[in-house]
Order: sequence, then C-alpha cells, then structure tokens
Amino acid sequence: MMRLLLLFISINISAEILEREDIKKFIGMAVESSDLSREEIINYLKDAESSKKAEQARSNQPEVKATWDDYLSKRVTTRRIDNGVMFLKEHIDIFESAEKDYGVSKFYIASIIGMETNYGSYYGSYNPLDTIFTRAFEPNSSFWQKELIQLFILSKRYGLNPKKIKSSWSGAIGLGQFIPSSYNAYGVDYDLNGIVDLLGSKEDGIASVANYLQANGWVKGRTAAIRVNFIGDYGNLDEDQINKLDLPFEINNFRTKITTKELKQNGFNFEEEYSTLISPILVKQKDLTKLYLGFDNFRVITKYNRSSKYALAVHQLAMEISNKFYE
Ligand SMILES: [Ca+2]
Repeated sequence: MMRLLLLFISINISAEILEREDIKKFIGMAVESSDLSREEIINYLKDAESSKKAEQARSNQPEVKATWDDYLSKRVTTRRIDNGVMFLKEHIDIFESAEKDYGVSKFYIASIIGMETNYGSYYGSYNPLDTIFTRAFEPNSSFWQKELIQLFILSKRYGLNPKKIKSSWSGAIGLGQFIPSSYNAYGVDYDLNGIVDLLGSKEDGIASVANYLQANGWVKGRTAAIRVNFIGDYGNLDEDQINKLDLPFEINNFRTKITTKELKQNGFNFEEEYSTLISPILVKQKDLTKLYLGFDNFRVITKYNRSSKYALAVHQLAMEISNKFYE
C-alpha cells in the first residue's frame, strides 16, 4: 500500500511539471539538441525540485559583496597555503605531468583547486539537478536550460545520478567545480579508465583544470600578475578612495587593458615596462596599498570566474604555495 502511494505521489509531481509550458518547450529543445530521448529527459526531470537555498546563495556572492581586503584575507590563508603545498606534494606526479602536457603552472592549477574545493575536501552541499533546474526556470534562462541539457548528457554518458552527486549552489561539479558544459567540453580522462570522473579521480580533476586554462588561452611560462612598487598620489588610499578615483580607464577591472605607459601617465610611478597590455589592480590589503599589473594569464583566470577579486586571490595563493613549496 505504502509503495503504491509513493508511486502515485511521484507520478503526480512529474505530471505537474510536465504540464508547464516552459518545461514542454524545454523538452522539445532538449530532444532536438541532444542524443537523449524524450523518455530519458523526462526521467531526469521528474526528480528536479526548485531550490530556494540555492537562489539565496546566488544573491550573496562574496565576489560581488565583499571588500577586496576581506575577500583576499578569507581566501589566501595560512591554512589554505599549507594544505596547498601538501596537496601538491601528495599528487606531484600528476601535477608535473599535467604541467608538461598542458603548459600550465602547477601552482596555479593547485591554487584554483584550493579556491574551488579546498583541494577536493568540499564539493558543495547541493545537487546539480535541483540547482541548475532552479537557475534554468526561475526565471527562464536559456543559458541555464542549455546547462541542464549538458547535465543530462553527462549523467547518461558517465552513468551519474544528477540528484545524488554534489555540486555548489551554482551547479558546479567536482575537483575544479565545472558547470556541465565545461565538464563535457574540457573534462579529461587522465587516468585512462574510460570515463571523465571529476568527483572521484584526482588525475581527471587536476588535468581538466589545466586543460580548461590552456583552452582559454593560458600563456606557457608566464605569470598572471606582478606586484610593482610605485610612488605617487595613490600610495595610501583605502578602498573607498580607490573606488572613487577619476582615471581615464577603469581600475580593478580585468576587462581594462592598457599599456604601462598609460598607467604611468596617470600618476603611478614605477620602473617596470611591459610590452603586453595590462589590467591595473590597486588594492588596500591589510595596511598596504598594493599595485598589481595583471597580464594575459590574469584575464585567463577570470574565464574560470568572472571576477577580478577571484583572479587576484588565485594569483596570490599560487605565489604563496610556490614560495612554500621551494622552502
Ligand atoms: Ca578517468
């Protein structure tokens, strides 16, 4: 009797979802743009529930809300640096092989994994089915509807249950926190067992981060940013004052690309000269106002997370891990 009742309830929920016009349209699109059958799609969809918690997390993103100082000090911590060195040493063969194969510094790969999942110790408290379903339909988003289809594709391909695996509030999965389209496009089967397993295989997880960075333009052998000592009017500004600076370019934005000459002409005096375009980052961190020049690889890191704060934290953490690694 109990079994019958449960069956009845689950059919009811799924029927309700399937009556929705947006869902009907989505199913049509999913059938057309993938190898999945209508039945397979409905089978995944029937377990989806909207997640209020994920929606709330979306509106509290630290990349948007925190100050630079607060953001950096919470991410580039002694503990995360130490754990980074340990993680790197524990998997040094994989890191060095991925560094060689993809031309991406092992310190940046480790740093990103440290930022995303604390080196694989935390994969998130959500499941990708519910979070991506929520982002796809509340409100309607064609970007996230496509991600939902990508999630179904990878679930079928690798035999995963998208309701049972872990993800972040945004639906990012595994060691490097890939959204489903990235999982499918950049995931690497580095341990050669026939499946891309970003949740269970360190080999696959590490190589996939390297592959992602390489595919997005990582320049081999180059740093992401450098800190320069400068003199001038801006040497002792706090964050509010930095935000109010009236310059002909936007500071602290990875989309800004200027020459070092242009930066110098606008009141920053420093020695270094670079031929590549830079993104200037001026931050008050603890008691120091620091100037960083972000290069191509700095902007590549923002392909991972569209935030200048994120990119600087990845850079600083990578440098700290590297320093400690060679101690
Ligand atoms: Ca594998």
